[in-house]
Formats: sequence, C-alpha cells, structure tokens
Amino acid sequence: MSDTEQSKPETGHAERHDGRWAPIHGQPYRSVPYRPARMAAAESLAHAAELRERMDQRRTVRQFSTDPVPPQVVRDAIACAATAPSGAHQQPWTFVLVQDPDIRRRIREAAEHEEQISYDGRLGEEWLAALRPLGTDEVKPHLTDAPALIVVFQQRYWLGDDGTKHKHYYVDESVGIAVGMLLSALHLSGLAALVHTPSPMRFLSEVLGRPENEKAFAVVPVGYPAPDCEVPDLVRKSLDQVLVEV
Ligand code: IYR
Repeated sequence: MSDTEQSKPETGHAERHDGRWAPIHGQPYRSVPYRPARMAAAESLAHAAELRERMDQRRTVRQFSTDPVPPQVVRDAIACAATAPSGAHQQPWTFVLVQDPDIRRRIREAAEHEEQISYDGRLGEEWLAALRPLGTDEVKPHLTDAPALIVVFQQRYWLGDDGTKHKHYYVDESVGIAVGMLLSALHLSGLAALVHTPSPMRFLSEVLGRPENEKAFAVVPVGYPAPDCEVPDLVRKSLDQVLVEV
C-alpha cells in the first residue's frame, strides 16, 4: 500500500487498530473467501459422537473448590464465546472477569440480599415449587468460593460518537448463544461453571461500574468442583423427546 493510500483510508470501512480490523457499526459489506477443508464423513461421525459424550458429562456445579484456575483458560473461553453469531454482527456483549476477592464478596452480599427476598416469596409459589427439586436457596457460596466470576452484560444499544443511541438487534438471542458457547468452552477446557441469575441484577452494574447501555444477563462462577461436590440426580430428555424429524 502506498503512503497516499495509507493516509486516505476508504471512508466507511472498518478502521485498522493495531493491525486488526476493528468492528465498526455501519461498515459496508465486504466478503472474503471461506473454504474450510471438508471433513470426511467418518471423521465427522467420530467427532460428533465424542463431543456428544463429553457434553453429556457437563453438569451445573454449585459447590466450588477455592483452588485457583489458570486465568488464560477463562480468557480463552471468553474469546470463544465472543465468536458467537449475533444480530447484524453487532456483538452486543461485554464479559467482566472478576477475580478480586473483595468484589466477589460484594457481589455475593448483594445477590444474597436480592435472593432472600425472592425465596421469601417474590418468586411466587409455582416458581418456588419448580426450583425445589434442584435444592437451590438464597445462600450463594459459589460467588465467593469459585475463584473467578464472569459477569455477562448485554449491550442493549450502542452509542454513536455524537451520543446518539442506536438499537442492537436480537440481543437476548445473541447473548444467550454466546453464553452457551462459553459454557461449552469452559467445560471442554476442564472447568466447571454455573449460570447464576440473581434477580433483579441491577446491583451488578453498580458494583462493576458498567455504563448505562449495558444490562447484566448472568453471572457465571468458574472453577473446579469442591471435593465433596454433589449435583442433583438429573435425567436428560432423550433425543427422541427433543428431536422431531420431518
Ligand atoms: N435466581 C435464583 C432462582 C433460580 C431460578 C431458576 I429458573 C433456576 O433454574 C435456579 C435458580 C437463584 O439463582 O437461586
């Protein structure tokens, strides 16, 4: 590229930052070849069967060891989650990785305060009855025992340089897919996790100092199961029950 070209970037295109394409909303469509090598059917079958088996071993964990986890494994899992597809490729997510014990303690205190009110009746009898088989209650030791918390925020809109609010599309779906990918990445990397949804979650924005366009979606404690960890004796629906082929 000549100096002249460099000093005059094509208007509207993504800008280069540190040599990488930065996601700029409103950039024009630009395509690049996508030609992944096709996997032989036998290899596909083997991968699919192995993945199915490994994913079936994933369990939601509520009793964590306080042992540290390699932070880079968690960062890599977050990077995997951030490859999720999103409405209009707006990538409307922020992942806050909390390892600081004092911030985890403040999150636990605030979450337990809200959960106490929820379990004391705010959820309603039908909801409480649905939760009873899982044995959950307002005490949330995982928020301080797990060495890392990933607090996932949805960006409900984005702010233009002039402060104008611009809508994001399919935010729930996009962030939900990203969290699914996060859980898969953590599990396949050997870490246990839980999707915790304290309600209401506004306190997370305050404790973590997040901007107004972000809304907390879930808290994902990450770590190793405690040595005496137990999980509910769940039975998953069979493939027949969840798959309809026409
Ligand atoms: N947010 C509460 C209640 C809760 C709700 C559902 I739906 C669950 O599957 C589990 C718990 C809590 O975290 O305890």
